[in-house]
Amino acid sequence: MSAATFPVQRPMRQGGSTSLDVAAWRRDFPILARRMRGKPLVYLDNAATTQKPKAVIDAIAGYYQDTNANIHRGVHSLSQEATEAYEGARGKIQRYINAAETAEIVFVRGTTEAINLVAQSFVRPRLAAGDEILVSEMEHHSNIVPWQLLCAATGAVLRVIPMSDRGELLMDEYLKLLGPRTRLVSVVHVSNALGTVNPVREIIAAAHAQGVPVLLDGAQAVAHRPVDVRLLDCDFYAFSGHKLFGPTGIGVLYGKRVWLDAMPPYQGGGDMIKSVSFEKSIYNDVPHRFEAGTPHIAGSIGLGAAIDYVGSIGLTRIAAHEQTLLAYATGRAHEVPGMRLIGTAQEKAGVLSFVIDGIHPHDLGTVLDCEGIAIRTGHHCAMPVMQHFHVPATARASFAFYNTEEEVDRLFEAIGEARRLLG
Ligand code: C6P
Repeated sequence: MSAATFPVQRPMRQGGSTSLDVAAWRRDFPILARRMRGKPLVYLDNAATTQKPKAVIDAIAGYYQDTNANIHRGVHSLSQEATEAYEGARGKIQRYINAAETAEIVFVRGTTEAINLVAQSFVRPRLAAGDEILVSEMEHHSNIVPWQLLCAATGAVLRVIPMSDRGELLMDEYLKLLGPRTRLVSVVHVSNALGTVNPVREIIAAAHAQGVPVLLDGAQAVAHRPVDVRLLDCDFYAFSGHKLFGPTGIGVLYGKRVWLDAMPPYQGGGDMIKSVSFEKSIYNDVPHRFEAGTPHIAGSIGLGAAIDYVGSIGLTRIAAHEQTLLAYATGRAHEVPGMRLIGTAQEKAGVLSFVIDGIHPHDLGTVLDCEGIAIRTGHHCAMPVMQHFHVPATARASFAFYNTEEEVDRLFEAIGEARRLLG
């Protein structure tokens, strides 16, 4: 890797008092006891999806076992219990991200659906030909394609904030791109492909100074650092439950009440209306206006349990442990000849994206799999990032609080093995 693009750090095993905590946290995740290919599983694909603690698994099973009923519909007690559990989860999410009220928390399928909802319901009615939507060069496809669809339908233009070769947004360029035609800024809080933590407060302040609302893609942030939507002052914040130790198929769109109230429904159906006749339907209040049909009740309850679980550990401790892992892994990466880190921003989350001379990431991933180590290889649904760095793909190890330095050691032993076999 290039010493010019990253400060040299000695790899130091940290160990110490937290290793006992990590051992205890690991016991909460049944899957971490699995063996893959005859070896203890090393799960380093947390940016793709996180594992689920028993508390979440039990909450989902418990709902189906004891409380299963449809919500907002029945006068019977079971339905009321299910409704309370579903709305209770909304309250947990509100407190987790410090939203002003539960009405600002919309349940969706995930980050992707949240962004599409904003695109169709908030931006589309405000967009004319020649208007601009601003995204960054490091976006996930789910924060690119919905805007391209919108631009194709309206004649609006997608503008892109460029980044440096370290994977940091060029803020001067951003300020130049913000203009009278900008209708929305939509940027990722933490990049899944690079690990970059973007200066979102600065981005938001600059946009607001020009009256432009901001959506943050928080898919890779909410499980790894405290997020306070009121402190950030973002207009929308999107995330997925499955990257926050919760179930798949459930996610959240946070929106400021003032915007949500002004937005038309995204989908039509049951539960999103107050009354329906063939002449006219009257829509429900927010957030229910955006939750047509029977929602993922078990999913929201599971997500609520995940938030309780994360709260029991504390995001500050989680962030500190993951930073330790990142620093250790980064230091070890410096020792591997021919290894180049993709994403060397000053402020990074626990994502180590890299390429190794002469070894295709997919081949590396296969060798690692034989050692029981799960990483992701490919473009990470961020093809423009690959284009920037002129690579077809990267290998990516992404950390969660239950990972250990011993697991990082196993990763680098297996990388050494891959270099011997394939290099
Ligand atoms: N990134 C990864 O391996 P969904 O699929 O809707 O839950 O999340 C989409 C998404 C949006 N934004 C960012 C920054 C993301 O990282 C993701 C999902 C996974 O990196 C799967 S491609």
